[in-house]
Amino acid sequence: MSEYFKGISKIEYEGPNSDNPLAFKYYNPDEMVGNKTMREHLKFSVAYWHTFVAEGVDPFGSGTMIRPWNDIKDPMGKAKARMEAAFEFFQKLGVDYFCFHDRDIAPEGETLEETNKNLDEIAQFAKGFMKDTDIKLLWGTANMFNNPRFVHGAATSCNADVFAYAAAQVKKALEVTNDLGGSGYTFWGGREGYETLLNTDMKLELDNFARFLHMAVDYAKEIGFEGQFYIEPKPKEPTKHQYDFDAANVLAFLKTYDLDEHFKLNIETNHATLAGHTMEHELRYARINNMLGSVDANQGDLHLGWDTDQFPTDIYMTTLAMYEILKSGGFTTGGLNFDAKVRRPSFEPADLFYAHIAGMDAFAKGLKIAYNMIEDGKFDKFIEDRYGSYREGIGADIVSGKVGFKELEKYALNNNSITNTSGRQEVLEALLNQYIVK
Ligand code: XUL
Ligand code: CO
Repeated sequence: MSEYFKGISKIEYEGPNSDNPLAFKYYNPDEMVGNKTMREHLKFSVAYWHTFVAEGVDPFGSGTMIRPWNDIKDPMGKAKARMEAAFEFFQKLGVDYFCFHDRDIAPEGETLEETNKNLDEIAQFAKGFMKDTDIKLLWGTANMFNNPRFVHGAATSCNADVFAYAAAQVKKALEVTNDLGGSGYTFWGGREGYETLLNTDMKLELDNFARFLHMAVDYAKEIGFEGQFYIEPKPKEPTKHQYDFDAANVLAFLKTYDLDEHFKLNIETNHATLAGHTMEHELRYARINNMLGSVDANQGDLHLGWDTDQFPTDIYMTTLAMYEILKSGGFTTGGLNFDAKVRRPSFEPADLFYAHIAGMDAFAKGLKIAYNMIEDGKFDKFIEDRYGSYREGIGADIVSGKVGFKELEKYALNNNSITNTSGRQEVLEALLNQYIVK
């Protein structure tokens, strides 16, 4: 077996003063934060597509990435080389999970049957590595956006033959995910959206999408797949309008079609910002509705209007994200999957390590800061006080449902002294800075 990352050994924790780019500064896997180790809190996962498949193509230029495992011509040989490179990388980096699309790990054949055969063969190959290394599948998914057959979508295509093909593809992807012991299965609606309403039956497309998800839930039950289903919201790109726009929209869709008990959300930073939200907004919305399942960890560039999928290095974001994750009770089936790609000019294999280390350190630091914020309880206390009026008097009556408009009118008519208190945003932002900087 070839060694692809020669000269790079297991990445170790060296602490904040280290100047070794191939060492962790903050991520110390076995360090306890509260009653769990960092490794248990953070559950890092590597995304197969960006790290082992992507070649750095952009709309203006061809690939730049030096990826020796991709140089092999025979498609199955290439798939196996990629898997070897992947497991060497996971082990050296010290992550416990990975995620893939069916087509990332195995090539399409001439027919669906041949494609399925390829996938089975590579999945067995992966299974061997997983057994030897104890590295697990965080979630599997199906790529139903790359092949031209999905030009009008998959489950929301106007073409029933495409719906059928997509069903067959997800059926197989579920079987493979189940066979590999995946703890989840993600639906990201790659082309489940529209370009123009002038040619779109939105009602039929949404109904069909729900039918498709119900079929997936039924089939999972049939094969005994007990992993968590996730929907990953994204508002746009590749389609002009994606149906799974944001957390609130997805929850409304799931509730409308009686699917909410079967799904949780996989929240991605750059998708949140494309929807005009912060990452913490999307996580908060998911958390308070008991829908926070997993996270695609990355960050966008606020000056660019597309999904740049950069490695997450913004400590403010990782802190506030970890705050929501800890407040939700931490990950169960989910984890932090680096759905992130190195920049096109960062083309050396070593950059894959530098980038993941940067992301892991940023989240480790965010975890510790968020943990301290929660332990100290200053933000909680401020919010508790701010809403104190709902714990007594008329506020308590509102919350308990004791009063309606008539009683409230009577109260308001007799109350001529409304006093508000300051929201103290600047004080709180300065307090957050104290936690981050100290
Ligand atoms: C695309 C995206 C996907 C999903 C998996 O923006 O995030 O890679 O995470 O299909
Ligand atoms: Co993603």
